[in-house]
Amino acid sequence: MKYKHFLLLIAAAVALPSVLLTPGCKPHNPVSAVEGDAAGKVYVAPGKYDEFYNIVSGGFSGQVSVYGLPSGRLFRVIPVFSVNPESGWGYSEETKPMLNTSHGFVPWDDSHHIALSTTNGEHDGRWAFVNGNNTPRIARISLSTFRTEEIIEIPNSSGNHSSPFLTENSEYAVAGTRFSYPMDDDDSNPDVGIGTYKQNFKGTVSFIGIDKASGRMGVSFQVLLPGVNFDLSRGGRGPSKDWFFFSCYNTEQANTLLEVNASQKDKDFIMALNWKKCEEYVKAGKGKKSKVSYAHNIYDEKTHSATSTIEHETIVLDPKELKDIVYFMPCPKSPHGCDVDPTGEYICGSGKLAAVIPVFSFTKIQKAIADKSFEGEFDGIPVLKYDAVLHGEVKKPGLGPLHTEFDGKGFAYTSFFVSSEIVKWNIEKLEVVDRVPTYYSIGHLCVPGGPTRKPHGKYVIAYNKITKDRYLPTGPELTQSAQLYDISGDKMKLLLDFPTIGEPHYAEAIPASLISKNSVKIFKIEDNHHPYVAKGEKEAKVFREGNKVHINMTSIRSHFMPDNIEGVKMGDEVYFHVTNLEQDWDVPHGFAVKGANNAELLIMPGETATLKWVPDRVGVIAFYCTDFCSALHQEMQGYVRVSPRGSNTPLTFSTGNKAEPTGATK
Ligand code: RUQ
Ligand code: CUA
Repeated sequence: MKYKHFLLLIAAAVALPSVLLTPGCKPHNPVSAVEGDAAGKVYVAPGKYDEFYNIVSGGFSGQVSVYGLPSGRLFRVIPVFSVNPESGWGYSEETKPMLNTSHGFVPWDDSHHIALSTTNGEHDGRWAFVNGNNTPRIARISLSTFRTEEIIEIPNSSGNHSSPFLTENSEYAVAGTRFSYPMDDDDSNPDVGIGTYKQNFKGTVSFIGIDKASGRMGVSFQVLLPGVNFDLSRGGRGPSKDWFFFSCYNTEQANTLLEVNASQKDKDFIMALNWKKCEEYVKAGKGKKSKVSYAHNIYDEKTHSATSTIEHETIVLDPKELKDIVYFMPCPKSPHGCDVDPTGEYICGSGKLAAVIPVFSFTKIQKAIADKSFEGEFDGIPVLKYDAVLHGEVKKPGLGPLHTEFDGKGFAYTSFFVSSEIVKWNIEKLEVVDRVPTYYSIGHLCVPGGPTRKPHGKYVIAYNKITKDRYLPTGPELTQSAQLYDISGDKMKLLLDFPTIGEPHYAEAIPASLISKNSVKIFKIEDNHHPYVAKGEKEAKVFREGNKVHINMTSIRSHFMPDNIEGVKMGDEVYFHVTNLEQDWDVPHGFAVKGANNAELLIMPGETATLKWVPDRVGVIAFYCTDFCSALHQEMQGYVRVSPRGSNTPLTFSTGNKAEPTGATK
């Protein structure tokens, strides 16, 4: 059981009747009822394709993985925030800058939420965004290369959980700080007592602008907020498209033992924020400049290389002065999920400790604001009256509601961690119409297109926090577990268990037809602008710059050019810049050197990648291709000779030279 959710369970047990001490997550018989036709519904015959891509966050793996639905087959793990020796991500010279931050090189993060880009609130198949929860970051992944193209650090933030949810036209991705912390004007986290939370701690939410054409991100503005925990969020759509909604807990402003101290109040808040107004205020110069320092890392497919730039300024808006941008709505009790339905009219709060699901009405929120139906203020922010903004409550839905998705047919599907189930309910009538058990203790759930204006429906997938007996045991650590349910009829039907890696939190699913047609197969060699590219074997060369030896090397089935290199000396830094000359789909070459304090390279057709190697001993060292590329893959190898410091071995290189390499000395 993962710690956070263990706490949830404990908190629930503290606050709710003691029957909860044995929650529904207790393993049942692993053989659960499936109907006879379940296998046929998930079987994708050899040579056929899945109907959906399921793009799944990796939790503490820091990566993103891609599955097919309905088969549940794993297609790809996309390295994002964590180094990945399999592809050299974070090890090659080209990718190291992607993991740079204001703290230096941070080779890991905790990725919780996926947001697929939308146009008019519908999936457009261009990018996937994912948050880094630990060292606050947002990454953008191209859905044509399935590679991470950009990572931006979030300044004035301490943990980026309510992120990277999008506005309807992907104008902005959002980033709310999970942990508040002492903050003053200039990028500071001053040295004050932790017990001064109420006086000194603040929160922020940031709006990360996304360029329509290129997808490039930038920190557009930030909003300074009271010190509470910002947990989850969703952009509005349709009528509510100018608004963003955030769940807030720890409105008690506790700084210790939050499981008890942040569970005192009956209601915390959902925050409604008018980002369009914020945008206007920024344009009108109403923001304050904040001196910060954050990394902005961009991977360019023309040079196949990343750059990292440290940026120094953001604009911060203060809602205590700009009165009409932020409102709080009371929401029972420690809300987690905060989800907007496809029409944009309804906002559901999921209080982890609440006995109801409150559904707020956007129309009523607007009226309450116009009528000034406030019950008071919280730290200078108006608090709307609960009854004035409430559409209604779903009564006795289950225990420990976390997240809600939608099918576009008027139904909502809410995950219940404690009672370990998915509950389907009618949004207008607030009536529960169906429930199914999950195995076990579901966190997020996903309906294809669930967070868009036009859900694709058909399935709901449960991403569970506890696996227990669902698969063959593998020692103390078990794979994570997901379940696929058919939602095409009135009743949800369990179809499939499938294992997942890391600890998935949120996921999205999108029709394969929106993505597969755009998939890149090769990089054109003539478009390769890497500074050390060799576009053909004739361009291969070795040259020295002081103690740096550059080897512009090519690889093609089944040899390297050059494959014999002499004249490297102890004290040198050697850079193998390997260009894969293949122009054929699915023919990567690998590259590895004995003893390198590094990983391998895996170089795609038409790409150049660089491995840095600092020899630690004299001798003849082998290198080879690691990816089984042809019948003579095992012949794809070479040698580099390392001579003592100060020796006069000349720098020479060759391939296919039967005699000793020119100028060789003994
Ligand atoms: S969370 S299990 Cu990190 Cu989105 Cu709710
Ligand atoms: Cu190239 Cu194996």
